[in-house]
Amino acid sequence: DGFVHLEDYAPPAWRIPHAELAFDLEREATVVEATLRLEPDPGQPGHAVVLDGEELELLDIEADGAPLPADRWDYDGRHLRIDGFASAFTLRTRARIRPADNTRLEGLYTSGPLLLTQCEAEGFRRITFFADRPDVMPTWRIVLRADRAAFPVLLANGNPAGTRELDGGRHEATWENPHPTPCYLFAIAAGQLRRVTHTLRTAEGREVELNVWAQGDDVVRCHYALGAVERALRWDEQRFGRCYDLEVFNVVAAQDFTMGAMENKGLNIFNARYILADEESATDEDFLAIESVVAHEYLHNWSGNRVTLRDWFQLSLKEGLTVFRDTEFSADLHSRALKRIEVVRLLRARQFAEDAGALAHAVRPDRYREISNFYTLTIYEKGAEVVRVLQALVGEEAFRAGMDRYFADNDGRAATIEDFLAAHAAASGSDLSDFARWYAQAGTPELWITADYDEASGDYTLQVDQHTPPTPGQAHKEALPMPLRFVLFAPDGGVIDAAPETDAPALPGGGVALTQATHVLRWRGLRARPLPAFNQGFAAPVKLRFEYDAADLAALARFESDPFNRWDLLQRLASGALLHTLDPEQATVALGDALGALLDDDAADPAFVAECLALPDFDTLAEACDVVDVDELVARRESLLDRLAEEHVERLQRRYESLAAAAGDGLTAPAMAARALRNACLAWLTRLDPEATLAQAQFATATTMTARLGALRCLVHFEAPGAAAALAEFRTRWAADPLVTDKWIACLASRPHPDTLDDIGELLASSWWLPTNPNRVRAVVGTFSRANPLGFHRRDGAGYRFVAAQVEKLDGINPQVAARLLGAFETWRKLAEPLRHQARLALASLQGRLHSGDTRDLLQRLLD
Ligand code: HT7
Ligand code: ZN
Repeated sequence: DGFVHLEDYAPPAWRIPHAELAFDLEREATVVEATLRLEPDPGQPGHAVVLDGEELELLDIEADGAPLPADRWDYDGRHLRIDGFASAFTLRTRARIRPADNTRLEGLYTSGPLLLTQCEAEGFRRITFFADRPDVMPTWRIVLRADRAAFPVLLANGNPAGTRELDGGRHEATWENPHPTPCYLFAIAAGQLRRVTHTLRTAEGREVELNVWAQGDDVVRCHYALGAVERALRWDEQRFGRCYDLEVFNVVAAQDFTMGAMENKGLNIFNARYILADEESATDEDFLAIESVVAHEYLHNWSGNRVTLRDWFQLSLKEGLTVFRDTEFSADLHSRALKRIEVVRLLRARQFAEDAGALAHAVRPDRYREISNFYTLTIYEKGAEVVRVLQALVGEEAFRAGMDRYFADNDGRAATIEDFLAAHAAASGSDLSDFARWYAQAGTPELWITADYDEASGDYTLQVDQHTPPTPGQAHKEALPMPLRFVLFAPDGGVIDAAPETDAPALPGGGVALTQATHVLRWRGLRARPLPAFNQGFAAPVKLRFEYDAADLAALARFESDPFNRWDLLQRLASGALLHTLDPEQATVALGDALGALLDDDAADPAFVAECLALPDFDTLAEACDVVDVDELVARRESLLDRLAEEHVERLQRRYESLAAAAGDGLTAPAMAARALRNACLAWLTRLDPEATLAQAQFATATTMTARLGALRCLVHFEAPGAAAALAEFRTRWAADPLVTDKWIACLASRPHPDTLDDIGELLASSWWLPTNPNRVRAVVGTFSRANPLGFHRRDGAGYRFVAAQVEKLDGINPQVAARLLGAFETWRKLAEPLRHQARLALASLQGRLHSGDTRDLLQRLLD
């Protein structure tokens, strides 16, 4: 059926304890010599050696120093099969590969003048013959040979182990990686790279050289990333007791990169957008994203590399855990509440939709056709939420002990989610067998909470019912253990301290653990009906249903001390007003009052106020609808924004002006917060009066990219006078910088108007269109399909047809990028007619026209 099944896992019949690779690097044709020590697993005798190998030109094959006769091996273009060995031997192959032709960016490829690799998940088989699976973990010796002038810098995994000059202007560098490492973490980078560097001593006393490398003048924009590496390294020492384990940590910035970054052992390779930054060219959001991605990749050194995966079904074991760790890093370094808001926005806008749509899957799927299609929000973000739930259930102290145990028990091993849970169960003394359901069950759990207050006795009960909707292939769901945090407020806003009577166990950090489908919490003798607030800090990744009216939510937003919840209550008011789940007028008035009070409150963190002004986005609102009427939803949202902006025009002007000084340069928290709120105010003010010159003035006088881009967005999106001139100026000034060029392109592609498709047509006909560059493709097609509901969901279906046509074209260039674009259709079945029909037609038009496994798998899942 084309699927790989979790239940079919079998350990490798042959192990590879040590691998030596020698590369003769050239752009057009590189020759790779691989010398592999192969040892049979004594528990599984009698198997042929079967190695993966794709698009390799096999030049030589030898075993134990002698050529291997042709009747002992067979290569069918996917697998190299070698027969007749029953005991350990050394295999040597030489193969030719063609990096310059590799537009898939999997394996060894060229990015401008650089040679780079991307091996996760299954790219190593495009470099040499190998058992390309994560539970084969040799130690490595890597020799790189290349022309010195074209490739003066030769980097690979591990520690440097010597260099020498060769004849003909060539040179050689050797690297040794002493840690058992699967081949998906293999990497090389070669070319004219320059670095910023810093040497430090780890808590264990090891001297480590940190280097961040980029091409040419880009190196001056690597300092922030270098600082982020050091911050991540220190944080992992302090928070998780994990030290770095090699003599060097190299990071390389690449302009052509399919995803965000890659945690190769000792040699992380990054999409340049997550490395290069200065205030002139990068926004505050970019800086925070860089820090968080740098930390994510660094933190993988323990959660992923030292402890790796048994098989790809366990992907969330490294990705969910590492997202959990990187969000903790960001929360510890900056604002915990703002980080939580950022994460929950992403969950609600994207992960909840994924978990309810055609592509829904469990955090640990039990089958896949193409593993590249499982680098999803569910594996990453929901996976991280599941780890957070575990921490809440066992308590922070036991969780840390469980992490120590997990790392200690599994160091140097290829682990499973069971190993992770076993370590936590042992350290906390908890039975985590029910908890394992979080990994097996798709769908976002819902908590339906109903209240009953008996005036006579003062008894108050909350009944909590848990329910997870069916998802493709999973009709029936079991209850999931999770924390329920709550606070009861008296009518005057005072907190009611009394603990409830309940069968739900109390939790270490407050609240109770929900362990069954239904629980009842009972308070006795309350003097008045209380107002409950739930899920402080979004402790459980659920949808919470409770019958609030607008006045309740407004009161709670004043009473609640948890900042995440204060933000969330305003989001609820806004969604209620927009989706008519609350009385729209009452909700709008209550929201307007709350936002007015926030705008008046100069003591409130301006970054928090900016978050409150950012109403739920289109995706979040659509996710909450059973049937999505795009135009109606967008229209309601626009008119709510218009009304609120009108109501608060003076306040917005006051805050915009009063924050001017604070919003100057610098990456301090107050300056960033001031810029965030100023940009939010500017957007509301420009909406009210696009003719006003405020945005033009901000654009003209901006000293940071945050201010400049904030102004450009207002001008372009509200079609203000000066938009074309600003766009032209921006375009010219940054023409040589691909990352900044992506910014104006994304700004154009997200202009909320059906006509934007015409602008995109012009872009595609221009020299700005670079279909082999994933960042550019995402800026144009990704932004249009994911951040422009009025464009993508045009009633005539032209938006869908455009994206489908691009998917078909890009499939022949970079299938992983093409497949990701198809994800924009994941909720097509919820669209109101005629859009649903149009979306189906666009998808159906692709049938029989796609060639890669990546896009074919996604298309089939979308249409099944
Ligand atoms: N672990 C990395 C995953 C990744 C990747 C996967 C498929 C194709 C290309 C890729 N580049 C990077 C990224 C991370 O989560 O750290
Ligand atoms: Zn990762």
